[in-house]
Amino acid sequence: PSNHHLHQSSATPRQTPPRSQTLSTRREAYERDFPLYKQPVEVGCFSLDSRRRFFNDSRQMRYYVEPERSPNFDLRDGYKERYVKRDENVKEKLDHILRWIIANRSKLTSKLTTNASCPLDFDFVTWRGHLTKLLTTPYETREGWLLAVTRFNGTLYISEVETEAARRERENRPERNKEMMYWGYKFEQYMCADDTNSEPDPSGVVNTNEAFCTVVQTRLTDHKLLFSGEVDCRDRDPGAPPPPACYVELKTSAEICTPKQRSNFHRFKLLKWWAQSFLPGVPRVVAGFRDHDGTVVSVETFQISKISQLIKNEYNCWKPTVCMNFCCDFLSFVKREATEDNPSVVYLFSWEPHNDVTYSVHRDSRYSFLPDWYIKEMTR
Ligand code: 0WD
Ligand code: CA
Repeated sequence: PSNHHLHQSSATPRQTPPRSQTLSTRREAYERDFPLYKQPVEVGCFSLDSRRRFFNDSRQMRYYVEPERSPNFDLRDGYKERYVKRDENVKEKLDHILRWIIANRSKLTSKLTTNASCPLDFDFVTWRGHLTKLLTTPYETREGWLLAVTRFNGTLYISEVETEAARRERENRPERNKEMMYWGYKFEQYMCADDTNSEPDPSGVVNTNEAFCTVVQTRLTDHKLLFSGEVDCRDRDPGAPPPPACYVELKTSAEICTPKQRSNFHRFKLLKWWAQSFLPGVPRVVAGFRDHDGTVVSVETFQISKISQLIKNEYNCWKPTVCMNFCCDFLSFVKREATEDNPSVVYLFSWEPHNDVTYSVHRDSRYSFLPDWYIKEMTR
């Protein structure tokens, strides 16, 4: 049976597999054929400007500019003087995606049923980043997660809740880590232009409020998904394939000097990079390898479709099929347990490394996340 890894909660006599309130995250439980994952299709996009205002368009799109092989970018430049940081205390939850859904409702509902009260044709609505966390869960040993789920008009909305441990880490972040977080954004500025014909402008301000997000639709086995993810830039060639195939993800990573560092890069970093870009169908990651002083010493392109080949020689390495099967079973678990259709009810799914996934139910609590404006608009 497909759910042989679900733990038995009581010793009831049975023929059918036991139902359980918990879900295993053991890798061995998910080693089966790769599940059906339909080619993700972009159904729209939106932009967030320098003040974090929402626009139902691609005004924040940027264009990838191929650098030299060893460009010597200084990632520390501008940290003190030209850095506007997004306020991490503001929890936006799913708000931007919900605004996009309302603005694009006619595109989403079928042509036969154009009335506003028609339910959304998706099982799940969430951020791509939340799905990335699910994909990497069977291999994660350090950080747990909390995912709030609400069923509303038949659709399950998934929104992350910051764990106590994550909040403590964020509030006690060492100065060095804060600066290194800037390096990733500075690398984007060196690599991206605002127009197809212009060049990057490293003398400008780095403002992390700005974002361009793609909205994609896909299916994982029997789960119809709608999710959004931030995209760094696209191929500037007008002959490039349509989105998401023209998108490029940018990353920075410490330069690799020893076999041990190479192995760790394959086992931990490439897992995160693969999961994040595979989900929306972004085909390549361009990585800037930097030294301890924040100078980019080399730039390398990784094709997402080739990553599983790259890691195959690594001992005890991660497997894409385990990631996808766990995510699929988690979504089935959510569908089965989060049954009450009520915008003020939250099923809080919780996971800590070395444990099973569990959940608790909360009515009209601080966890409720669907805003009144959305509920009102969708019940019109
Ligand atoms: O409410 C929340 N807990 C979250 C909200 C968590 C994650 C994201 N967000 C929102 C923000 O509105 C952001 O614009 O999601 C957007 C990005 O969503 P995503 O693509 O689903 O997130 P993820 O794949 O984790 O991150 C993509 C990029 C990151 O790039 P790198 O190369 O470091 O993976 O989005 C940025 C970051 O540049 N990013 C965020 N931006 C705003 N808020 C956040 C965040 N919490 N996390 C990562
Ligand atoms: Ca990035």
